Amino acid sequence: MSNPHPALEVTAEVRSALQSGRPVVALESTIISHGMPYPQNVETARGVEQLLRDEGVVPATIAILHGRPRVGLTTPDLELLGSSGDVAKVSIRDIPYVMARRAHGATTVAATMRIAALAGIPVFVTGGIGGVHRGAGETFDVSADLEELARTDVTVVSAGVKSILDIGLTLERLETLGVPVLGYRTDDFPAFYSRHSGQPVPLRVEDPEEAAALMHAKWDLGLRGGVLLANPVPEEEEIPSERISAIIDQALADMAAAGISGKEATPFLLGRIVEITGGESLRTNIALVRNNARLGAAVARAYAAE
Ligand code: PSU
Ligand code: MN
Repeated sequence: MSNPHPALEVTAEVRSALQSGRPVVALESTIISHGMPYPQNVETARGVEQLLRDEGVVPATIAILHGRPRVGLTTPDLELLGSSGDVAKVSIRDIPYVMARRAHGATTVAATMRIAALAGIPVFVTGGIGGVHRGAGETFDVSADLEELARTDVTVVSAGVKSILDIGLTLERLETLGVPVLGYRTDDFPAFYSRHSGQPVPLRVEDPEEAAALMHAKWDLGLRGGVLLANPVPEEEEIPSERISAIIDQALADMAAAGISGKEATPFLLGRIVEITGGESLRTNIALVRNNARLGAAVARAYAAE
């Protein structure tokens, strides 16, 4: 594994795991600062780190603090990210600005992927990724997460994408960009809160070893870019699509009425869905992130073993 980039501040624990070839899993921070309410956001972040440790993997939560890209955070760092109003949502285009201002930034999937790759971490666990927004034909709102999946060599474990997005167009875009989309023990692309979207998943894997073998095959051949591993939420935690779809339509209508767009769109919708469901969606969100962490840990172990 190569040496981490000198501009990154990588904890001794993460550095030593990478140097000795032990498995490390990256985690994002936008989900903490802009994806869940306090204090459940910090409890979830700490709980996921503990779960990864119990699975024999070193967690590396990524954020920008005081202008420094950090790989591996302390509990006070997580507390700051979860409770301060002064943390920007940082996608790829925002990284240099937040660094130059020595400010705090919570990294999106795109920004986290890039920093993970610079640190030499091949597996990254999150809840859901960004994608093609509904109505993107008019608004051009397509998440930078998709472009990043096209260019950065990191496997992202997610519970698919929320139907706040146009799931079919998101899968089309990923195909164009050459990103392998793997359904974990499913033929149906998962829709975050729900196990099924009704959209067929292009490729299916049955175990973590298969995913790890695909990663080696892709990158050994010099095929640049990421892999999306889509892991359905556990059945007992899912919100069936019949029920969540009306709630999502309501959140989208509220967003239109409030005139919200751009980088505020996703955080607004996530917050509104938690409000409308009276917290039920938050429980599902936490359960699926933990489920993804378990799978990501297994993929990281399998990838490191080969
Ligand atoms: N989808 C979720 N939860 C999240 C996000 C997306 O279900 O927390 C966050 C991720 O950090 C993702 C970002 O990278 O939102 C996408 O934002 P945008 O749509 O503005 O690219
Ligand atoms: Mn967007």
